[in-house]
Amino acid sequence: MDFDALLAADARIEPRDRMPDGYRRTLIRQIAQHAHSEIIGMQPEGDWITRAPSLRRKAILLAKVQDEAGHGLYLYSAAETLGVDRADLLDLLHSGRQRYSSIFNYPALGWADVGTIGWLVDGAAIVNQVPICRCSYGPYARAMVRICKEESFHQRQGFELLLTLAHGTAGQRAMAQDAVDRWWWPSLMMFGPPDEESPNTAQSMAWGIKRHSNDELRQRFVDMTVPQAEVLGLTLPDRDLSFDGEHWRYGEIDWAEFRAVLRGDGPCNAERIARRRAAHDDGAWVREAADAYAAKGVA
Ligand code: BYC
Repeated sequence: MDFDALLAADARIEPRDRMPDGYRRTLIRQIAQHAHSEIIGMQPEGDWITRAPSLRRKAILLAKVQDEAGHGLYLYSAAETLGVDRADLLDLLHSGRQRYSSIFNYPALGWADVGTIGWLVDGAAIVNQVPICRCSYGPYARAMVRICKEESFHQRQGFELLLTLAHGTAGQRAMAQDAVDRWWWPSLMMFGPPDEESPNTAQSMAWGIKRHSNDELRQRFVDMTVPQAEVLGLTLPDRDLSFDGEHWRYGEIDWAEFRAVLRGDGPCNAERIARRRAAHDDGAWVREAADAYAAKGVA
């Protein structure tokens, strides 16, 4: 079947199928950005591994951060099925020519941020990513199935951590509330610009890469999260939140802040990229050793 017939039948496009150049380019852009987000996303929580308050929390956090590295690897592999090389994609990330999610340019200032990232950031990621399990491109859709299972576990551990703090001492409760106050709005920005300012959505939906628009998914996330905040006993920092009988309506998002973060002017952009480049340079010997083994046919 040709490309349009496969799309019309809601079948999957596979690497050897003919596909329009624009479809290939869009997938490479989105999958690479997604992979970069996973590995840059290790940094805010990774900062807290050595300061986890118990062995149990440390083991959970280590496993979560390691899972994010794994997600990056599945996604770089999915991108490579489109004819690109992960080394080139990493060069594009390191030189600022490919993006990663805006959310990881915010700092994790306290232990409660670890729980809040799990609850809100992984929560938003799940809402965005579950529909990608039905993406028209097979390798991306399949990678997303396992990623979503793991993200779902991450979200629950974040919720459980916050629930513990919210029912702890007054200081712990205040710490939890402060973290939620700081992460709420940036989490809503993860879904991308409003639909009327999203240049890629219409074509990506026509190609079955995106199944819902940015605003639809953002609304789904708010509807899911408001009742969870009530269970936690924490408030969301939006005085305009109100239920209209069907949806939770939310206040105005500061899109100027979003655009600033995308331009590179967020609180941690420079730090995140510098650390990523340093980690890449520090790992050069591993790549050289792996190449040497592969060249000898040992690998
Ligand atoms: N941040 O036309 P639009 C995770 C860019 S990792 C930065 O709506 P599109 C996790 C967009 O790229 C979560 N840039 O774009 C990891 C475009 O610019 P370019 C990452 C953004 O692609 C560790 C321009 O704005 N998830 O889960 O149709 C720990 C116009 O936007 C953002 C994914 O990557 C943003 N927030 O839709 C915990 C999911 N939003 O490229 C958790 C896969 C927009 O034309 N990606 N831009 O220069 C997607 O679903 C879509 O790419 C987006 C954007 C919804 C993000």
